Amino acid sequence: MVLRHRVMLTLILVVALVVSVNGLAFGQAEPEGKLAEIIARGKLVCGIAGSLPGFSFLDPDTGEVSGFDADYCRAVTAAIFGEVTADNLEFVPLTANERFTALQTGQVDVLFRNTTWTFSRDTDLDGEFGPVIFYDGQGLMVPADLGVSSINDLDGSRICTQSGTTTELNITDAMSELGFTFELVPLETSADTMTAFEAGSCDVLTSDKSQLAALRGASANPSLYTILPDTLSKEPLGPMWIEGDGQFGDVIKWTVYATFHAEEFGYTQGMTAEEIAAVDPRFAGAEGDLGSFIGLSNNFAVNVITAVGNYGEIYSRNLDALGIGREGSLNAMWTNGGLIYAPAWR
Ligand SMILES: N[C@@H](CCC(=O)N[C@@H](CS)C(=O)NCC(=O)O)C(=O)O
Repeated sequence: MVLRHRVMLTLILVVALVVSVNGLAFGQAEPEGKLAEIIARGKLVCGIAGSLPGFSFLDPDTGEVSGFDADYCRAVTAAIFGEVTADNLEFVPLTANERFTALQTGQVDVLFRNTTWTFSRDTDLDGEFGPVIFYDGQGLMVPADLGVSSINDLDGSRICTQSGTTTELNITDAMSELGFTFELVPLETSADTMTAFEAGSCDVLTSDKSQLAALRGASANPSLYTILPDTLSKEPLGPMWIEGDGQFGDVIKWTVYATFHAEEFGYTQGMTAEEIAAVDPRFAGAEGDLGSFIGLSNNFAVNVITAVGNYGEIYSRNLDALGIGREGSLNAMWTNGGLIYAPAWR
């Protein structure tokens, strides 16, 4: 009797070992939690700023949404549904103050809203952050004729900033550390800050440098404004979702990594699935079951690249026109001295 049990147990162990070595079943997962909810609903609901050319901009005339963050919403949609259609992605524009409540109440599934990864957002707000998609830093914009060259010249200045942002907190710290007096002018939207700045209600506009470049670029006469060389903070911008849903988190992380991996190995939006599979069958899902480990199809990564292209393509499409150069910055590929780096696709 005991012997028969032993034989049975050994048999079960051998079968389990063979199955796991071949990767046949153990890692495969059905969609659950947020991912299952999104699939049942038939669309991803993505929180964006909607007002920042280059990052996420809702065109009031056409209703089209463009930008770097918007393309990452499209990337996650393509990972989940295979493609982006007119119906399977809803953009929800949110102000800085609104964004975290919208996430916590389930109004949006994920934020791609130029949101900085910080300790308190990651912990106290129940957030979870994914791979950084843009390494930013806070800057200062002044009228070119103000005759200042750095933050050291800004004692006694009036500073426009946006409420509910890391920007507001950092400028207060930076000016206090210098022992400077200053008047903070907090406003609700970045359009409000630019309007107030252009009207002369403040001497300085402070924001993430990428956003200063976007606002300056969109103004009637960009040469009227100068972005000072100071960088006051680290602003790692990335996707944010609600903590505790490991599968949905993995979907977001590996969607972003797909865009990094594709750039590193030279796969572009114009390539066919067969062309990518010929050189990288695991990435293309022609070999192995990686997609199924996170509730997706095995070719999800190729669907992402077909929908939006690789990281470099997404960057160029949206940010080159703003003059936010990648070369020599933290946003360069790691093989080129930057921090854009994906773990191995295996
Ligand atoms: N990265 C910072 C700033 C994010 C932020 O909200 N930036 C402003 C620009 S200063 C913005 O997106 N404004 C768009 C809007 O509210 O319309 C954060 O996460 O707090």
